[in-house]
Amino acid sequence: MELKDIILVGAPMDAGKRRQGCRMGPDAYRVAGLDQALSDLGHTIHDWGDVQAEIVDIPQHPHLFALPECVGWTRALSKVAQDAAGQGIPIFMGGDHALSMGTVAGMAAHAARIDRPLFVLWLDAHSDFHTPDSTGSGNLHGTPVAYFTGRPGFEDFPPLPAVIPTDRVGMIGLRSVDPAERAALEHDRAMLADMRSIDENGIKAPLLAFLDRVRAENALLHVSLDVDFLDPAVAPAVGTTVPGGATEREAHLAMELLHESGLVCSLDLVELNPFLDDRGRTAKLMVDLAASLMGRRIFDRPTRSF
Ligand code: NNH
Ligand code: MN
Ligand code: MN
Ligand code: MN
Repeated sequence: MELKDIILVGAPMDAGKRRQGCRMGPDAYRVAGLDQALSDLGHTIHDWGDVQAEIVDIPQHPHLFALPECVGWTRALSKVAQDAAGQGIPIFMGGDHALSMGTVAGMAAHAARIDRPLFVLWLDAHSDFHTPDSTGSGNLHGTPVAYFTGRPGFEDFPPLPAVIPTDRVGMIGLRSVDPAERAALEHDRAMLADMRSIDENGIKAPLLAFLDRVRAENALLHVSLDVDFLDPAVAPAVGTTVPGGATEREAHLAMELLHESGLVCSLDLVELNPFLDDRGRTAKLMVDLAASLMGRRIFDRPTRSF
């Protein structure tokens, strides 16, 4: 297996929605042993500690929750992502999903610099395709895909160094998509694999089809893993559970296929709310999934004792 430099970046962002707790995510991953799990595979791990948001001098918005804070996180994370991407494989330990505005912007800038396209795989119950004008909740964690695909309404956010066309986005695990997002997705073609299609056809076929496209374009692949992609029975530590999610086995299979593809350049682990966890089980599962993505083989999965 090709050994990598893996850069752990803590992104204790909690501004993307009202319910608090995701800021504890980076330390939960450290306590759950992410560093050790990856170094056991032979990789070299560099923990860069936690990023802080920039202070941004814009007023609060009447509808959007914590807009200035989200803009400040986007600026800070975009810079760190560009830095880290030049030195290894960054794993962004969230933090809520609004952090992906920054990480994807940064990875897109990196990809543009080395003249490669960037694809994004969104593993999530939700499509996060709202614009600031269409979001009913006002929670910006429901908007990152719209931001980095260049939909309108993000004027307060840093201009994207490189917009990602929607046809370079794949979404797997969908089962809660708001009407405005659905309408926009019908018109902008992303590769969508909802839970119904996974139940009928499995997770392997759509994922391999997407990876074939990434490979055909000699592109880089950023993976964004939202805890609520998983079924809440196995991953309770998330504020927005949607029943009927991916099983532990489907998620591991996806991670192993991603590893075998050799295409992944960066990973977000988002929406873990340790305040809602059950004896660390969600944090440990996310660590195990990250290990599978980085090359842990099936017979090496650890026995889990609590
Ligand atoms: N679509 C809803 C909203 O905009 C829910 C988004 N919540 C998420 N996304 N957890 O992954 O508020
Ligand atoms: Mn999400
Ligand atoms: Mn979600
Ligand atoms: Mn035994």
